[in-house]
Amino acid sequence: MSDLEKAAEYITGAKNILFLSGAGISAESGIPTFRGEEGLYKNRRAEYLATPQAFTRDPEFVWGWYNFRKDLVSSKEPNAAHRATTELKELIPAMLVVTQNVDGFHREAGVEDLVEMHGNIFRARCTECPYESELRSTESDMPRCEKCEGLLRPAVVWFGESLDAGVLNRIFEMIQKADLMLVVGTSGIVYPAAGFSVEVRRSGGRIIEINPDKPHSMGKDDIHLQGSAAQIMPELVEEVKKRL
Ligand code: BV8
Ligand code: ZN
Repeated sequence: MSDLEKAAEYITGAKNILFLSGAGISAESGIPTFRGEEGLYKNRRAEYLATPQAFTRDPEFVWGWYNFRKDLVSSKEPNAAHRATTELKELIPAMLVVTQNVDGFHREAGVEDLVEMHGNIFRARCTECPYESELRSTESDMPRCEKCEGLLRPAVVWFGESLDAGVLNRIFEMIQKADLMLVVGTSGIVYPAAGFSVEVRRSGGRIIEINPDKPHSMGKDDIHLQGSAAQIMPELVEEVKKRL
């Protein structure tokens, strides 16, 4: 039995599945990943830009980066891996889809009950009052709150910022009962997301990892499907369909 077939068996035999995606699932849509060589903005790395310190120091420069990314994401679209994820969610409603990405592509590809653990690049919130709303325009590099004129910031989680407690509770509830975790297109560097697979293994779950990297730190029952998510995810869903 191939690893792909074995992975499909894991999926159809699982009761509770946690799905986690990272920047790699949007790579084939033309969105640079964070740690790939193309993940730079005016020679700055994300770790420098996606921080409250960078925003305090130079809000206009950070808004410039987010507007650049918003325009890029608006010009691209979800790829076959996002669509396969939606199909898998329809086949297995118990699967919880969590993404580290802020591009909204899983929602655009049809996943309604999506957990965007790092927020969404097309939403902004006020630095002075509780106002938050969608902000698709990239007109201004210093957008203001329509309620109090305060400076808006992207409604995303920056490095050094805590995640929303409700979001974390929802994810940890699933981690406790997950017998399987699908990890697609993430380098497993950023916490707390990077720790989820360790927790799933600890509570007896198995991991299926999909990315082009070499397998690393796999458990004996884990499966690493090496390659592009846009190619592997649709094949995996076809194998699952044969077994349902
Ligand atoms: C927090 C939103 C509590 C913004 C992002 C230990 C415990 C707790 C915290 C820490 C810790 N150690 C360090 C920390 C601090 C920090 C952290 O993890 N730092 C890292 C750099 C070590 N974590 C935090 O600050 C988090 N907060 O823990 O709160 C706290 C509070 C205060 C002090 C301490 C703790 C908040 C982190 C959230 C940061 N925000 N995004 C924005 O997007 O603008 S993270 C950012 O990185 C994106 O969301 C991105 O998705 C994410 C993770 O990166 P990846 O998705 O993995 O992308 P990457 O480029 O790395 O990898 C791409 C992968 O895809 C590769 O494997 C590649 O091979 C693969 N790939 C490429 N092509 C394909 C592919 N795969 C499939 N198909 C392809 N075609
Ligand atoms: Zn305000």
